[in-house]
Formats: sequence, C-alpha cells, structure tokens
Amino acid sequence: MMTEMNDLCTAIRASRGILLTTHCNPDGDGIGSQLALYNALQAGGFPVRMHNRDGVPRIYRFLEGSSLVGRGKEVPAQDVDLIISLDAGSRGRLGYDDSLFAGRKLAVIDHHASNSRFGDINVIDTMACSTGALVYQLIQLMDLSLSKDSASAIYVTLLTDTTSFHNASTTPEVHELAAALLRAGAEPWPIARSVYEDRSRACFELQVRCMQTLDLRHQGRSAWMHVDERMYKDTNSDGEDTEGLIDLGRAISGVEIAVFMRPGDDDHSWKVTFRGKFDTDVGALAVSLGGGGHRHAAGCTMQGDYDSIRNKVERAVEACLG
Ligand SMILES: [Mn+2]
Repeated sequence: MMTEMNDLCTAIRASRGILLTTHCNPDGDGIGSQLALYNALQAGGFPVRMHNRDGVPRIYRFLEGSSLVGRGKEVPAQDVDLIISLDAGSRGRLGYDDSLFAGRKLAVIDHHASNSRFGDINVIDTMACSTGALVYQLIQLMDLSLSKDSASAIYVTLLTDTTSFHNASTTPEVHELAAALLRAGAEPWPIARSVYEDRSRACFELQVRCMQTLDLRHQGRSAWMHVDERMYKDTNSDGEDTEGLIDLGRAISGVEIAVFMRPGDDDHSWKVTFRGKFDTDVGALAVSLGGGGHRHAAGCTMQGDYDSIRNKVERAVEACLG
C-alpha cells in the first residue's frame, strides 16, 4: 500500500486539476475524508475541488468546506486531470457516466474488503477503520499541515465508521489517531452533538414508525425493519433521516443480522442495509446480492417491489446464518 500511497503523492504534485469525490448517498467517512483532504490540499496551494453525485447530508454540514461541494450527475471537470475517489468500493458507486473517467487519472482511497481496485492508483487498506484514517496518512506523508478543520473532518470519519468507537475495527491505533486529532484541535463533544444530537422532530417520528415494523425472524437471529414513501410523507422526513436506524435492530439481544430497507432513488428499487454481530459476515452477504461493504456493515440496492426483494434477501440471510 505504501508504494501506491507514494504514487498518489507524485500524481497529486504533478496534477493541474484535482477532483475529490465520494460515493452516492455519502456517509460520514465519505464526506469527512473529502473535506479533510480538500482543506489540507487547498491550504498547500494545490488546484483542488469537490463534487459528489448527491448532496452533503444535513448532519455533516457543520464541517468546514461542506458548502463548497458541488453536486449532481454532471461534473464540471474541464481542467481536471486527476480524480480521487474516497470511500467508494467500485466506480459505479460514484454515480457518474463513464465519460468522466476518459483521459483522466483515477486514484482510489478506500478500506472496503469488496473494493474492485478500479483506479489507476489504488490506496486500499482493508484493515483501516475508515477512509479518513488513510487520508490522515496521506496528509502526513505529503507533509501538509493538519488544520483544526481537517482534524475535525477526520474525527467524524472515525466516529461514524467505528459506530462511535465501539465496533470491531476499534483498535488501539484508532484511539491513538483520535488522540492526535484532538491535539490538532478536533472537539469531540461539539462534533458528537452535531452528528448525533441535532436531529429533527420529523426524524424522531420516522424512527417511531420504523420501529413499529420490527420483525424478528430465524428464532430471533435476524431483525427486519423498513420505511416507505408513505412514512416519509406522513412524518415529513426523507432518506437522510434514516441514518442510524439500522443499528437499533442490531442492538437487540440475540440478533446476529439486522436488515433495514428503504426506497431507492427511483420507483423500482430499494436500498437494503445490513449490520452483523458475532461471526456473521454481512459484507459477503451484500456482495452475493450485488452490493458490498464490510464484515459487520454492508448494503446493496435491488430492483423490484418490496415483497420480492424481501423474499430474496430472506433467503440470502438464511444462507448466511447457516
Ligand atoms: Mn468508510
């Protein structure tokens, strides 16, 4: 990985236009990695800008630079010769047309086991707790200064991808990195307040409706919940308000796999999210359904109506539980 990291430094230094981007429906790791690297490169005088297919979720808009992220399928990229993909396991997850990548160097920074190594340069470490942790290494390697803003953004990547420092990827190194980020100015309490304790009433009402759909299967080893368009409408909420709902299912004693379903971007698709506990590998489960992710957190998008998808997923979950 270090060779690839060095190659990326060289590519950044040689570039005349750098575009930083992350996956569709970006999460805290995608956005935090993007903003941290942006702030560091910008301060270092590099020609860098940001664009994503989807907007920055409300809970991450407190991060410095979030208003500078362009959004949409069309990317203004005339002067761009280097695209850096952050936290995306495949090129399709970025959500752009193939033409964007023609004649441009693509560098990938990621930690998903399912990553297809789709870049010209692939900085991939599946042991890293977050993509932001790799961005931290890149900033160190390039000798860029770590501002309070960049430190805060990387802290968000740790916080969200380790489920607030409690999942299996929470190693001593993660806490050492967190300490370094706090020393660089990141403030854990205001950050946690912004990410977890600034939710709307609509979000809470959606949570109530979602919990009413709880269905325990496989002798209580799997937990199922979903939201639909009707619930969004009734509670005046949207897809962003589903953040964290999946973790409620996993919190139930005896549950090994939690499944959460919500409507996809078009009328004929559903987003299916998985959380695993104990020995289950929901990353492999998601891959078998056309998606990807990590051992204990993964997901996929499936075409069809709720019932047919639910049936397919139930069969796959059954196989995964063994
Ligand atoms: Mn991640």
